[in-house]
Amino acid sequence: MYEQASHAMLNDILREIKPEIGDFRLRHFYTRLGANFYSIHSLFRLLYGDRLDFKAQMVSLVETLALRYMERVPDLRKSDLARERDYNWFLSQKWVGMALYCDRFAGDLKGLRAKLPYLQDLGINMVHIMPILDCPPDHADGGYAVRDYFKVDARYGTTEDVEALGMTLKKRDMLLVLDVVVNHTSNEHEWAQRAQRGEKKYQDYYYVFDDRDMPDTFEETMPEVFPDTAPGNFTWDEAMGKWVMTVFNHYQWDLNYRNPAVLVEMIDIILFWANKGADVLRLDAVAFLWKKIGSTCQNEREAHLLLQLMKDCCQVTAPGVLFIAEAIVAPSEVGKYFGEDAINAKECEIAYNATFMSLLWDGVATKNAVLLNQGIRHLPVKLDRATWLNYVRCHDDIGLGFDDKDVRLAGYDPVQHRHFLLDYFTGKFPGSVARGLPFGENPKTGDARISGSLASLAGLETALASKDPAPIDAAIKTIVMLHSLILSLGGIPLFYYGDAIGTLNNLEYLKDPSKRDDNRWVNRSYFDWSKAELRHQSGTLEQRIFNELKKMITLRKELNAFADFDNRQLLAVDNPHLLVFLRTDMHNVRDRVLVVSNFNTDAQRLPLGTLRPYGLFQKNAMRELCSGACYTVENEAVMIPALACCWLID
Ligand code: OTU
Repeated sequence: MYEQASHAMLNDILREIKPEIGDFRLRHFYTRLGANFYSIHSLFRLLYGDRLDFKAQMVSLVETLALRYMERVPDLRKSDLARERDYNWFLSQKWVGMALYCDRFAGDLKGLRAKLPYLQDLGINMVHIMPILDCPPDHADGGYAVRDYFKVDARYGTTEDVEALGMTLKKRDMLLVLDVVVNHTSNEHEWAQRAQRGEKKYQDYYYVFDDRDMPDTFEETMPEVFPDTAPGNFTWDEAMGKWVMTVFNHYQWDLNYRNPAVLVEMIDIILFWANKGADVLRLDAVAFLWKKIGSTCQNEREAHLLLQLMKDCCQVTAPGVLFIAEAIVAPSEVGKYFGEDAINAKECEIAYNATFMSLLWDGVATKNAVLLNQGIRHLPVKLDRATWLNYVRCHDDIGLGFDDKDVRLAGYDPVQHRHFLLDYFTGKFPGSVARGLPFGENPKTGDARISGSLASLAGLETALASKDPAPIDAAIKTIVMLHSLILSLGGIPLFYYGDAIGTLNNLEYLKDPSKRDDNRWVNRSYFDWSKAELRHQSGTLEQRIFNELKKMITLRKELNAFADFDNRQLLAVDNPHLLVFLRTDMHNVRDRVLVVSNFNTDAQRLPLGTLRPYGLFQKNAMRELCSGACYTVENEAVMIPALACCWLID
């Protein structure tokens, strides 16, 4: 958009920036800057307009964008242009992701190159490497306490290894996803250390206070993220003689985005990794970016403005790069991370679908799909060119973050129901086969979350101990069903390393003093390559899980109806155990897939009454794609086997 004030400002900046920037071949840069400058300028003014250094900070921002553009290699610029033309590229059903720790999966970054055939065997073509940047070894929070944003942890490799991996992936038509930890740094980051040494400039990078006055006021309304291991949101720093805001662990200092210099630094970091070949950047803990007295300090409007700025800036320098919002927040809030009041996504193109993840686990515990149906109905509406990241498990705990209203509509009392889920997944509920651990218990609020590997939560650990084939079978079916739903719901499915071979809880972490208080590590084990080999051996559980998942991934990629174009209809059926939805190919509406899954351990009747008006089962039979089986109508219903997920076509 052209607007006089912004354009005059842009002209001023172009006059002032370093001369070498003017000389470079920057045609695309300037057209993109022109297109986004009105927005960048307006947002920057809204956040920082009353500061004396406003203009200087704007110049520094534009210089950062230009310098990173000049550095962007021709291959990546080419891919930017290609993605500009094919702008819906990431909504295609062809993408299937996996998150993994490069050290735990493959030793290091070079090792990961050698393990790509395993990923390709399964059908994975988007690799999220969990954080690899330099962190203090004993205070790393799994890579989320960064000491140096420009340096890869020497144990994993070098920046060159990342670039080389990026190129290898590109050749194989695979995408690279990297983390940018935008909300906080390690207390050993240079900025924190200089703040500790009393440099005012760097104290202004954080929320630093002389006494408890402000911290106490903040605490009145701020929840705690790790109430048991890191209570409170502030830490006394002896060296500085001041309090510093630490929402997560005491060694993770929250960055202060009220200071524009922090934003410019972070945009520089984002573009640095975009230039190293990342196709997608996962922005960690984005809900927390802006702190305000009297609020929960989550989901603040300014956090969204910051993300819009980050996106606008990234579009100028590296428009082909996408953002994932890691915002594990209430269903009513999460949709806003695609960007509010917009048509196209203008913050993050992709967001973790944490609501769907926890709803899936509700289905597993209750053995019905009542809350799941309710919750899906209320999933926030997405913008155009936005998509979900659908997952069953990740490296973190599972929060029971569904909407209380939905829980009530499903017929449960929210407090009691959450208690039940916690008891179920920690194996306390009579008859429960789950083997999870309680995480982040907060006696003040009664809240708790759940740790545990997918297979152990789904009952495989208990079943294997019993040596009884029936529960083993049920656990395998549960694992497969959950994956079939993330593959078919709409969005990018994100697998978690280890899950395709039924990896159980691992208690190794208890031996490591830096990890033993954080039971999320139960689900971050070293990938067992000899177990993975068993996928080739007929009849093993590894083979049974891996093969099913592989088959489903292959099928997904062939089904245009599984691309994400607002083409899912949830169908109401008269059986609480079933989740039923229809996916339609938007380019050929006769191509449809009816997805039916049965969360119950008994076969269930799918009554056809409500399905007939959609023209389903017209010929009284539909074919199931994964098994090839024919599902036929009897007495106006179809029988859906226990724990099955069917992809039915005419
Ligand atoms: C994210 O977590 C990461 O995924 C965690 O591994 C980190 O510990 C954390 O940030 C701090 O960097 O912030 O927006 O266990 O679900 O902390 C949500 C709780 C987050 C996580 C939550 C999450």
